[in-house]
Amino acid sequence: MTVTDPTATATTTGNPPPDVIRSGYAELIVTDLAASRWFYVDLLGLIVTAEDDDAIYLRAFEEYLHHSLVLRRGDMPALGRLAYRVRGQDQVDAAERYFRGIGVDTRRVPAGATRGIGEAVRITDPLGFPVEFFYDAEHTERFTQRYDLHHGNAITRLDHFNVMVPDVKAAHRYYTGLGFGVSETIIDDEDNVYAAWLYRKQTVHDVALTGGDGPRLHHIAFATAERHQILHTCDVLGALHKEHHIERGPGRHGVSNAFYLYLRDPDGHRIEIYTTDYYTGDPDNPTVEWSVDDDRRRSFWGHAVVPSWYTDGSRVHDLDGRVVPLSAPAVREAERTGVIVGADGFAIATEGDQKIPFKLGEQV
Ligand code: XXG
Ligand code: FE2
Repeated sequence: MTVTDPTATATTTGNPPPDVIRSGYAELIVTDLAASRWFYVDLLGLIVTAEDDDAIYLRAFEEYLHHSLVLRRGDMPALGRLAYRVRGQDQVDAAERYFRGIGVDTRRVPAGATRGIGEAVRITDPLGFPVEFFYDAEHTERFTQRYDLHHGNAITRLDHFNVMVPDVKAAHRYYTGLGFGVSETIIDDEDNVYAAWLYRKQTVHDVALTGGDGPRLHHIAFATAERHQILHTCDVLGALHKEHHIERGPGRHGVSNAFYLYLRDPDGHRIEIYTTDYYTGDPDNPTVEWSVDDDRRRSFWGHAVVPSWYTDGSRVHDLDGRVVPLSAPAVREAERTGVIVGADGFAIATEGDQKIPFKLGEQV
């Protein structure tokens, strides 16, 4: 997919980007609401704000907006939408002007198009992802001190999205054009960018870009206050003999310095539980550049990353609920050679049902 350069275009059209505050909510399409309810409510302890036959609206303990995650019933697992909150309702209009100015189709949706959310603007962004910009939202009770309701793993808030894109540099240009700061990158000596972390709120990221076949959702991350809460989730999964939901970790990231755990939900959507990254709010916050050859970049303790973390991601819907095709060049390449270039310069060799990642230039 060709990505326009919104930075240049925004300057020429004179429409500034909307003032995005943070990653706001995500909608996941799930195939079995009861199974998902077990995972997100019983296991992870998210709070149900509302539910009906088609969807469950969830929030975490510090959140006072209606939801930060919607689970919607559908035939195939997919990402329904990523939503960013902007600073006011006037910034929803600003989003409409900005995206129209750079040649992206916009769709205005009325209040209530998503339960609990006001009038908003939706786009399929230049990277192929369904994205909404909203401000108005129903308020609910903040449960920060409802310790009587906290599970041992109390999740405090949504932290970030991570998306898989075939061209990280182009995606980096798109998001910096939208006013995001860059906290960290993974690069090599030849100016290749394998991954990048970008923020609007004062943390390491609201969105991360992972190299790979796209558009696909890599994961949605939720924050806990303390790392023992992450360890508790692992213990609970072990006790229930549901340890297969653990994909990677627990461990400490090099990038972001956060403590982490990656889980796979009943549909295979990847969820990260993440805690204690660092403050990035000063205007001259330096960008940390990790070499792709530094074994501490993704796991500070040097553990190998499991192959599925590089290869798997959730397909995404367009604004009409159709699955977006994967980017043509990567698909063609995969069909031709059986090899897909992925995150960190890895290639994926397919052997029967097995996907084996290997570093480019090395033997499988
Ligand atoms: O949130 C993150 C991640 O994007 O999930 C991945 C912070 C760091 C990393 S990495 O695995 O690159 O350390
Ligand atoms: Fe993450």
